Amino acid sequence: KTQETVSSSSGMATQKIKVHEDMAPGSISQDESDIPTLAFPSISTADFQFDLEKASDVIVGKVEEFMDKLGNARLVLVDLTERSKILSLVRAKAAEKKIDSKRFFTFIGDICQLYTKGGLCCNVIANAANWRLKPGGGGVNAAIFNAGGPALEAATKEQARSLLPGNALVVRLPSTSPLYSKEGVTHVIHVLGPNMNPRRPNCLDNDYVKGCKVLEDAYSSLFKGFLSIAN
Ligand code: AR6
Repeated sequence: KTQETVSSSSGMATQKIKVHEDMAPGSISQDESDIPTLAFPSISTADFQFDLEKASDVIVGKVEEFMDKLGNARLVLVDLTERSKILSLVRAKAAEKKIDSKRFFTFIGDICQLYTKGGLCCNVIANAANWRLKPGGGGVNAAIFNAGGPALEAATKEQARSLLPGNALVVRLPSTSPLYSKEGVTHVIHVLGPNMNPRRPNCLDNDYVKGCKVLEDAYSSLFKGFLSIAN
């Protein structure tokens, strides 16, 4: 038995999702899970204090650039609340550019519980990481390492001990990770964005020429990393 529900907020981003009422918790609906989907947070715009207007331009520009490389894959920008300013800005700018809302949309929820709480199947999620690729530190990084458990930490460490701003690291999740078994996430992509917070390492001191370039590089690395595992 299936039911059509509208699971995200208004505007261009409204996405219909099939929710199977009789689905066992943790099982993935066949049709939805077939579509490679990357869920990503807005990199650098909370703890790293990057300007939201500029970040939204970068996000929409990069999404537009990757649109024709996506095939049947989807990109989903996620934030925690419906009051999210970055989601509103991106929705408005994506609608203006007439970006296909089946291939790119926004979604409200915890990126670690998109399937179990939101009914949205995302096989890949991105993390707004720190340069040491360390758990904790708040924000989405703390949430993802927490939900991924020791398996995510170990798999990350096996690949790299640090990350340069503008770069992304694709990590395959071991099946022992709860993010894999409960949420159906097969990969986490760690991304290090530009930092404008003087209390964090590598602060760019409001140099937005450099900052926008680094943020563009970060999204390019993220989307390329996703496409390398989606296709
Ligand atoms: N689900 C979805 N989105 C979230 C979640 C979540 N669970 N938690 C936060 N966001 P931030 P940054 C949104 O601060 O600015 C860390 O401590 C949030 O509302 O996590 O790149 C790292 O260790 C915002 O829109 O990342 C780094 O040191 C977005 O995710 C530093 O912060 C990014 O917010 C990185 O700072």
